[in-house]
Order: sequence, then C-alpha cells, then structure tokens
Amino acid sequence: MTDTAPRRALITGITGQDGSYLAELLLSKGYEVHGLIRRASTFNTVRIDHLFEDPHSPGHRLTLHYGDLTDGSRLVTLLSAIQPHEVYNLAAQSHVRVSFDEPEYTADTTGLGSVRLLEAVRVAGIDCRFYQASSSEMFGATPPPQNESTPFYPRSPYGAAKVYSYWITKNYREAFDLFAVNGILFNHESPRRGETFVTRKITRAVARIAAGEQSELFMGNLDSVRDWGYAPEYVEAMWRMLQHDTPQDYVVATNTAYTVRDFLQFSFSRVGLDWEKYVRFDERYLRPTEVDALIGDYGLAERDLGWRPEVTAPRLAEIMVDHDLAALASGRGHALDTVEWRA
Ligand code: NDP
Ligand code: GDR
Repeated sequence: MTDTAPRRALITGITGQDGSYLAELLLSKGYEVHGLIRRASTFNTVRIDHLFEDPHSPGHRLTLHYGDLTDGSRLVTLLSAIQPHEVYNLAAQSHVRVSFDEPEYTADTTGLGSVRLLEAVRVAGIDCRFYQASSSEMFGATPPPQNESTPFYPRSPYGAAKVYSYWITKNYREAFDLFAVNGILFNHESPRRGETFVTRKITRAVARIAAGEQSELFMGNLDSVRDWGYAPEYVEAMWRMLQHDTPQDYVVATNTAYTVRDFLQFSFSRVGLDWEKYVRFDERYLRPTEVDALIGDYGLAERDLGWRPEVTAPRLAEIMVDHDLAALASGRGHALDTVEWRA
C-alpha cells in the first residue's frame, strides 16, 4: 500500500446510532469504510442510507457486507478480504432492559461476539487497531464518580456481557500485542437514538403530545441518575483513541449528572408543557436490578486525547425535541432520521 492509499476501517454495528455517526466521521477523514450489516427481511439501514454509494460507481468509499457477530467463520473471511487498518466493534444487543428477557442471546452477541471478532483478527493475521465499545453499565452498583480505575459491579446481563468483552479486549492486548482499546462510554444520545431508550422515548412523546397525537407517556424509574452526552462528539473520542501512540482504555463522559425526571422537565419545557400532567408509571419499564447513578470523569481522555464534550443534557433535550418536532411535522415521525446530515 502506498502512503496515499486511503485507510480502511471496518465498523460492526454500522446501522446503529454510533455506527452511523462514526461512518460519517471516517468518510469525512478520507477513510474507506466497510460496515457489517445483518440480513433482515426489511431494510435496516435507515441511519446510513444518506451515505450509500452505488458500488458500481468509481471511487465509492462505503461498502456494506452481510455478517453477524454470532458467525465466527464469516468474521474471519471478511477480515481477510478487507484487511482493515482499524476495526471498531460497536455491534451489540445494547438494550439493558431487553437483556433481562434475552440473557443468553445478549451474552452471545454482546459478550462472545467480541472474542469472535478479536480471534478473527488474530487468525486472519490482520495488523490493525481495535476499538471495543465498552460501557459505563460495567460500573453498575459502584458509586460515582466513575473513572478508568473504578471497580466493575454490573447489574444486568448486558453489563455482565460488556465486562467480559472489556477483559477479553485487554487480554488480547497483553497476550498478542494487539493495539486494542476499550472506550468506556457513558450514555450518549442524539436524534438517531433508538426509540426505546429513555431520552428518545421522551423526546418523541413530547413531539407527539405537542401535536395532539398522544396524551400520556408511560415510564419506569424516574430517579436514575445518568451522565448524558451527545453521540457525534463521542464517536470523535473513539477515533482519537485509535490514533494515540499507545493502546489505553478511556472513560468518555460529560462529568454531569441529571435524573430521568430532569430530562423529562427539559424536554417538556421545550414545548411549554408541564411533564407531570402527562407522565404515568408502568412497572413494565422497571429493571429487576437498577443502576442508580452513573457519573463519569473524562479527565484522562482530556489529558491524553485532547477530547472534551460540549453538549450536556439540557441542550441535548432541546436538540432531540426540535428534531422530533420537525420529523413529525414533515410526516417522518416514525423514522430514525438522518435529515440533519442531508441538509
Ligand atoms: P444501537 O443499539 O443503536 O446499535 C447496535 C448495532 O449492533 C446495530 O447496528 C445492530 O444491527 C448491531 N447488532 C446487534 N446485534 C448484532 C449481531 N449479532 N451481529 C451484528 N450486528 C449486530 O447501539 P449504539 O449505537 O447506541 O451503541 C453502539 C455500541 O456502544 C453498542 O455496543 C453499545 O452497547 C455500546 N454503548 C452504547 C452507549 C450509548 O449510550 N449509546 C454507551 C456505552 C456503550 P441492527 O441495526 O441490524 O439491529
Ligand atoms: P441505559 O439506558 O439502561 O442507561 O443503557 P436507557 O435509556 O434504556 O435507561 C436509562 C435510565 O432510564 C430509566 N427509565 C427508562 N428506560 C427506558 N428505556 N424506558 C423507560 O420507559 C424508562 N423509564 C425510566 C432506566 O431504568 C434507566 O435507569 C444505555 C444503553 O445505550 C446501553 O447500551 C449503554 O451501555 C448505557 O446506556 C451506557
């Protein structure tokens, strides 16, 4: 390869919230981007459709490949064919509440999926840098603030699976001298956030209530404290971790703390409504074990990577409500829109 050839990246989970923003970032930096997508009976690429290029067109830089983190041999053939310089493992069954319903599948995808991908890198003999999407959920019951030295105490099958992936990534770094890092990201949101995560569930409901299309919003535990950041800023931190001189694990957070109740208040007040008039309790949204408080400390990422966040929960709620209002007004209220990037 010559110095002028583009760098190649493989993103698992490219159809998800983070995968779509990361693909945009890497394409904007001149990368050739390859994404792993799951075969589905309907299209599942709505978050990246605006990036799609006809594979017949010369110079196209985004290529999608069918595959699955549960299919190890496919990962080997894919890595051998692509020969990426950077691999970002973002794929996962990422919903904490759902992980209690599907613990074994969550372990298979969110846990074992990571070792299948690492092993594929090793077996295929790829000289690449590897990013693992680790999570603040690993801290679970350990009180905040949480940093890179905080002990893990997962409180869900999802959290436990992510702890496995964290350690196996670290083990491949130490055992095989692989440049493999864990980004321990706290909750991050955007207009592309999945509709069953709490922030997006709230902002979509606010838009629908403001438009007279919905009258109630059923919620679970409003007392949870979270450190919510903005997804486009967080994918920049992922990329910076792989450009650093040495492989190192980093917390990515905003160091701010708000409750679910606060996020309700920020979101409803954006449209001049009082949230208490609309929100009802439904125990189906409670978890068997809850993570009460996650508040990060991004000091190491700031020192080593020069990364710092700008958007925190109050502004995030405005961005998401404004987007969902616009989407509803234009008849796209159901969609995970990428409209802000099409403009
Ligand atoms: P999403 O749920 O939006 O995206 C998950 C992605 O994983 C989707 O592309 C999904 O594909 C894919 N996927 C799921 N199962 C498989 C599988 N078996 N094989 C291949 N692909 C699969 O997650 P986010 O973008 O929010 O998060 C990205 C990663 O970061 C996840 O690993 C998540 O656990 C982790 N994380 C997220 C945080 C957050 O606040 N967002 C915080 C910390 C960590 P499909 O579209 O087909 O379903
Ligand atoms: P989380 O995000 O579990 O932190 O995991 P989620 O938005 O699902 O929940 C945040 C908090 O809100 C409470 N909550 C509700 N949650 C949902 N989804 N729906 C509700 O109706 C509701 N009512 C209250 C929850 O109990 C919880 O305390 C996210 C995911 O993106 C993970 O993949 C990621 O690893 C972590 O963030 C960091």
